[in-house]
Amino acid sequence: MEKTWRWFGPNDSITLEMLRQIGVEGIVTALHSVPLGQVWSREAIREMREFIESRGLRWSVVESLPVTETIKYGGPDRDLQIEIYKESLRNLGKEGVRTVCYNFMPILDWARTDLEYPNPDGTSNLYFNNAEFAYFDINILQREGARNDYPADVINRMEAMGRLTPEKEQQLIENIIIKTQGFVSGNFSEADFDPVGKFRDLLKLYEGIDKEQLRANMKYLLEAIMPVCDEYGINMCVHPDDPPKPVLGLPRIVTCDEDIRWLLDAVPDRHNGLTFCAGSLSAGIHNDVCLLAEKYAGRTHFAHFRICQVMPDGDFKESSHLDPRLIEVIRTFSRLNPDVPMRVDHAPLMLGDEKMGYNAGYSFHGRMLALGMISGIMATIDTENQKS
Ligand code: DNO
Repeated sequence: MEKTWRWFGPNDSITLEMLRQIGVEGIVTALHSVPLGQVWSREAIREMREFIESRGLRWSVVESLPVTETIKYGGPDRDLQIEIYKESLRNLGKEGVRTVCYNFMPILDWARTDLEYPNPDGTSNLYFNNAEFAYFDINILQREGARNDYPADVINRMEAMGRLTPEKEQQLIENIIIKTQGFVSGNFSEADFDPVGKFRDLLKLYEGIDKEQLRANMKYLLEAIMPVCDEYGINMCVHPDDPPKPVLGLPRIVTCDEDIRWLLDAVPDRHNGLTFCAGSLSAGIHNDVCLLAEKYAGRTHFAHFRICQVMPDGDFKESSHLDPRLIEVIRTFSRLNPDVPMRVDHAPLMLGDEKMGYNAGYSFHGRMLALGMISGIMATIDTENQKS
């Protein structure tokens, strides 16, 4: 498997020179400076590619080429946006960048309530607390009918929290809307002065959009872009929803075995594939990641190796990259899809990472340790395979 690393461009304080020293082979990045919904020009793509290549690496995967909301909810300008998307894909294809990760999550990409949940060893991890998330939805966003979307035990836990201080409420807003979203080229940025108001406005766009409609809109996009992907050999790989369940009253459609089967069958083209994010999938107890890897490794074009531990109350946190389930997943990939690009993420903050201002989930020391662990697992499996 190709060892890749998500790098955020020339302004990333983790440089390509550093990455070469730790065994990274391929780069995962995006044109973060191009505003959402605009064409990625061939020149800008070439410049990025050459920058990476001049440092002895290759641009292996685009993460992400963002899908604008209008495509997801089926707004009046969706065909225009799809044309723009196709143009960006063509330009990527012409420059030889042929693996494109994207997601189809309405409004919010991945979600966490705590970005520095302390571990006993002094490191910290990302964490999702259902009661705090419900608090955000019901008391901060004040979404109509939100209360009905949570089971009684979550509501009880939320009520036991009482009223949070303004500082803690602000922290939740930052964690859920800003810090996890700002860097993924999505709808929000650090510069938003009223992120909650903006969120409410975006929610209105999804009134009446249920799971079936969202699926239809995803199929519409895939059918429109597949001819371009076929022509240029571009592998599209959708990232699973994180967490893999509906959130904030919004449908989510890449959450489980049945969803994955649906999306692969709905547009049966080999360029319509999956980002196998073991972490996102394992955040739902309904998913058996080892089984899913076995089923879908062959339709995977990109792998994210991390894994979550779900607590009895349904909260979850990132688990060790040495988790036996992850080892099993890697074993499956080395058998069924040995050339797939893989990367780690959502590693702990450690050894001073917390002071560096890295994007949430993208620490240096934590990810380096995780990559070291995964590299060891991969090397061991390869050696075993050669012997047998
Ligand atoms: C989180 C990431 C996601 C992913 C997008 C792909 O850390 O894995 O934000 O990049 O969902 O579109």
